[in-house]
Amino acid sequence: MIKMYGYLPAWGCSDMSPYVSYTDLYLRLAGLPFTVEMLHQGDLTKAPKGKLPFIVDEDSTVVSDTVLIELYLKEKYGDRLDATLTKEQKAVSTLANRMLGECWYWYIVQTRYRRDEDFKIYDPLWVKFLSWLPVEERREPVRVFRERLLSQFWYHGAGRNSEAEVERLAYGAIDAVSDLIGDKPYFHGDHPTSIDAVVYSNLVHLMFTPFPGPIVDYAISKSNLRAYTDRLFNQHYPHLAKDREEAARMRIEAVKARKPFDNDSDHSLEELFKGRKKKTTGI
Ligand SMILES: N[C@@H](CCC(=O)N[C@@H](CS)C(=O)NCC(=O)O)C(=O)O
Repeated sequence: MIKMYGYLPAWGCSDMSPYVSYTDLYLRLAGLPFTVEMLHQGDLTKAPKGKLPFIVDEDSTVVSDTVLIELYLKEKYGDRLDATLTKEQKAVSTLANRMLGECWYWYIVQTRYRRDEDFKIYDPLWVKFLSWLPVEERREPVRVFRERLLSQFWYHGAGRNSEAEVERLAYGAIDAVSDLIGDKPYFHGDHPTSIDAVVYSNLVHLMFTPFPGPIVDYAISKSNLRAYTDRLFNQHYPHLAKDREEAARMRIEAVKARKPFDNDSDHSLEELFKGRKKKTTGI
C-alpha cells in the first residue's frame, strides 16, 4: 500500500499542512488505498526534500512535492479523476493548482505564523508533534520552525508586504475561487476532479482553523465556499467532526481576544528582519 508521510491531523483538517491535506484528499478521491505515516521523531532531514508530504509507493518509489506526486499517481495508476475534462478545464486546473500552492499558501502562513498571538494558538500542536522530547526541550525547535517559516515568507517576497497588503491579495484570490466554483457542487461541475483536492485543502486550512484574522473571516463569509467544503468534508472526513467543532469553538474565543487591527504594524516580521531589511535596500 502507498505510504504518505505527513505531520498531524488538526482542526478537522486531515493534517496541519495544507500540502499534506491536498495529497490526502487526492488519494481518497482517486480511490487509492494509503496509510498515513509520521517521520521518526518528525525529523524533516529524512524527508527527500526536507518538506512534507512525500509518498513511498509499494515498489519503494519515493515521490516528493504534491504536484509531482499527483503526476506520478496519474501515470502509474491511471488518471481516475480528470480524464473527461476538456483541455480548457485541465488548463484552469493547472493554473489554479499553481496559484494555490505558490500564492495562497502564504495567506495561510500569515494567519498562523505572523502574529505572536496567532502563533500561540498554533504552538500546542507543534508541542504535540514533538511528543518524544521532554516538555522543557520542545520550546526551542518550535521557535526555530516558526522562524524558518517566517524566513521563507520573507524571502519568497510575500512577507515583505504588510499584513493589510497580504489580506488585500488574499481577498482577491478568495473571490476568484468563490466565483469559479459558483453554485456547482465541485470545481468543474457535478463530479470531483483533482483540482478539488487542492481547492478543498487550501480552503479548509483557512475556514476550519481557530485563527481569528480577517482572511479567515472573509473565506468563511462566502456561503458557496461553506457549502463546498461541507460537502467534501461530509463525504471524506466525517470522522474529524469533533476536531472541527472544537476548532470552531477555539476560534470564537480567539476572535474575542484578538487585539484591534493595527495597520502600521508588521508584527513579528519587522523584528525578525530589522537588520536584513536595511541590507537589501536598493538591490
Ligand atoms: N512544493 C512543496 C511544498 C511542501 C511544503 O512546503 N511543505 C511544508 C509544510 S506546509 C513543509 O514541510 N515545510 C517544512 C520546512 O519548510 O521546513 C509541495 O507541493 O509538496
